[in-house]
Amino acid sequence: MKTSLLVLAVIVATGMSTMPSYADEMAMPMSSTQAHSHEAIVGTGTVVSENKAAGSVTLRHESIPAIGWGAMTMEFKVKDKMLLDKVKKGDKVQFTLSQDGKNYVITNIK
Ligand SMILES: [Cu+2]
Repeated sequence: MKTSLLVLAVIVATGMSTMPSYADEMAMPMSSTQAHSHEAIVGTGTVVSENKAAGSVTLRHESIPAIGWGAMTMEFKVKDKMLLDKVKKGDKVQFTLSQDGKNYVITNIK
């Protein structure tokens, strides 16, 4: 009986001594990178060509660090073909991307 009380006392003492550091961890702010996963991804680039019938636009875009992309020329699908009415070949544009499965779709361009 005395032994089990001693064990209990040790457990309580250990718990007490580790509690302050645990509380410090809980008080730390969340990693800012984790909070960004659902934010809009914004990029800039130049319109190389557009295909209204297909609902796609080819952009020579600058690097997009938010998703780890370097600068490149590539074709994007647009969420709404109406977005292509606002742009033409040679335009410098700012565009917003949204992840759609494996691909990124342009949800806004201006
Ligand atoms: Cu790209």
